[in-house]
Amino acid sequence: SEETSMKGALIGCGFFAQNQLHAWRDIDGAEIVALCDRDPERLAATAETFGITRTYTDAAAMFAAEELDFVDIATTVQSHRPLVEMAAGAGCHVICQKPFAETMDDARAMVAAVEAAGRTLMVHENFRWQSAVRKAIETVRSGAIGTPFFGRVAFRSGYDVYSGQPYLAEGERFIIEDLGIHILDISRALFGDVERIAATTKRVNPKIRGEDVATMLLAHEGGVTSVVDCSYATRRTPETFPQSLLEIDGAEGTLRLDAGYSLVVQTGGNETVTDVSPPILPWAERPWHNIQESVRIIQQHFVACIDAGTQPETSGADNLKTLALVQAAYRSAETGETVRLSGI
Ligand code: NAD
Ligand code: 89V
Repeated sequence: SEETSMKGALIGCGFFAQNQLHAWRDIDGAEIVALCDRDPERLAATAETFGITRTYTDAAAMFAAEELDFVDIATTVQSHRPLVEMAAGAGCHVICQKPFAETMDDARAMVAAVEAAGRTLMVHENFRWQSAVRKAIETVRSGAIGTPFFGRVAFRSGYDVYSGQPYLAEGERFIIEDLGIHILDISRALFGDVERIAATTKRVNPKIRGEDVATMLLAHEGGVTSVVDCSYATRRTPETFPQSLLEIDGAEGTLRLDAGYSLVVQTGGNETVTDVSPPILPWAERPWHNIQESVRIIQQHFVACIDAGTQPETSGADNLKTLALVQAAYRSAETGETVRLSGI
């Protein structure tokens, strides 16, 4: 009901936040009552689209004026630490977009700040929540293919991400920090924490500054080896953006998540093929519907965790391990060495 619904604010009314605001409208137990963006035009346009009347161009002014249970931070990475610390100071539960931080120091400081406030911190690390990927994770966790020993998590595309998100072409770092972070997180969700990683990177597209290809080899603590490969320079059909494809070998069988959201499980001479296509929500648009659906799922997970008093699976503390993989991958690509996660 209205009385028990958590009241939240969203900061950063840009490209991706529109999905988050659509999803909040579908979610029971929480509502967005205020918006903040330092760009007054984006703020006004978003306020109009979603009928939210309390608007601020300054986050500190918003925290001073509003009584909020939670804040949803949808800005780019540079502003995350000051905004998360401000939110913790105001006693709010926090969701923060990925990449959570550019350095481990910033990430650890944010986790500590929200912990000290006794509140919940979730990183909007949504790829492991995509329903097709989730189905694969649940199948592996159920033991259907026995103990896994090999995995490949692949994301290869030629989709023009730069027109919607121009900053992706401008940073010194690109694909591991922006997209590889999701794919590394899926590998962690499937195979557990990582002992060491080796990586190569390359820039193929001459019009961007950072790397648009990365190939990573992970040795997981539990004994699985995984290959995590990402590219925004792959011209092929079918164009699979934004699908993550999986190939997993277990002691008793194999699992694949193939292009077109086809989940294939082979065990004991039998094969099952399941169509795990995500629903297209009323406000969603192909090919983004896969990601858009996961936004609703992860935001609902946040509300459910606060209700239940449990930690989100993709908590800030959990995300430190995914961020450490990002840092370690860049270090490996730079030095040519295998990097141990214990040193990050
Ligand atoms: P964007 O640049 O379109 O939007 C960011 C907005 O934040 C801008 O309107 C900007 O004015 C505002 N802003 C920045 N600093 C602010 C501050 N201190 N106070 C108030 N407003 C501020 O960026 P985007 O493409 O929407 O991406 C935002 C974040 O979402 C990025 O970190 C990106 O990596 C992430 N993202 C996640 C997914 C996903 O699937 N999880 C997909 C796309 C983008
Ligand atoms: O999902 C993301 O984080 C996006 C994109 C799919 C373009 O990499 O930035």
